[in-house]
Amino acid sequence: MKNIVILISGRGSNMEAMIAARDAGRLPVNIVAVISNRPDAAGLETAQRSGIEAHYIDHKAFVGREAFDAALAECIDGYRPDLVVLAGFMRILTEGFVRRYEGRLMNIHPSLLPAFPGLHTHRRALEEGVRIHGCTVHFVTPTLDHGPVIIQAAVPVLDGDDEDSLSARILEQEHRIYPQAVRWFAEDKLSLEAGRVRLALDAATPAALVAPEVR
Ligand code: NHR
Ligand code: GAR
Repeated sequence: MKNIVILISGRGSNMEAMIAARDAGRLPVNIVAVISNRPDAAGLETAQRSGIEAHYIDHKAFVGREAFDAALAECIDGYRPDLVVLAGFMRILTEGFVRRYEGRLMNIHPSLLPAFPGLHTHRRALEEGVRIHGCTVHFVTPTLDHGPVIIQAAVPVLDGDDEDSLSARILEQEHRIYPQAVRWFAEDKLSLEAGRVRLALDAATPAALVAPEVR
């Protein structure tokens, strides 16, 4: 089984979704560590309660991104992970860090990329008046929120939505598609080849992904 390290900054609900999927036998990975850049991240306690080693590396204790990323990489590499998963991780990573984990570093971003890269995606989607919004799992490249797309999910934007209602609708989809992406990686169905996503699925799967309620 592959080893994964999860990086968080806060609540850690995407991390929880992976722990739940693992416990339910739907995610064949060893979650070997959870690391936060914030000492007060609620997800650290959640991880510990599940018996997962949890660490924080406070970015405020470092001068510059290079020094923080070096400490982060040292902690990660101690676990020899096959895959590093950004799950609500809120620090931009240096090019050197990203290259070190090329093809084995994933992120979930709360928009349908390439729309709304960066922060405050739900507020911006509401301001723009888009009718469809969603989330994207992608391999991380040095250019922020521009890496090759692995899986996406779309939700409607409803009249009367605010940031809370919209983010809740999307979070439900995040918890579905992120474990799915990690599962494909764990099963060697997913890889990054020459900057493109290679996804080897059987014929029925793509339709089930677009309409997951049809099973
Ligand atoms: N690093 C690289 N090189 N490439 C990506 O695609 C990355 C990345 C690091 C994080 C997640 C990303 C997201 O899904 C991610 C993708 C943080 C910021 C940000 O502006 C932007 C995008 C993402 C994560 N962070 C501020 C910073 O100065 C801090 C903001 C805060 O602490 O609240 O690093 O959206
Ligand atoms: C999620 O919505 C995730 O997509 C988003 O933050 C939330 C984290 O929730 N990520 C980013 O905005 C990255 N910049 P979680 O901690 O409960 O998983």
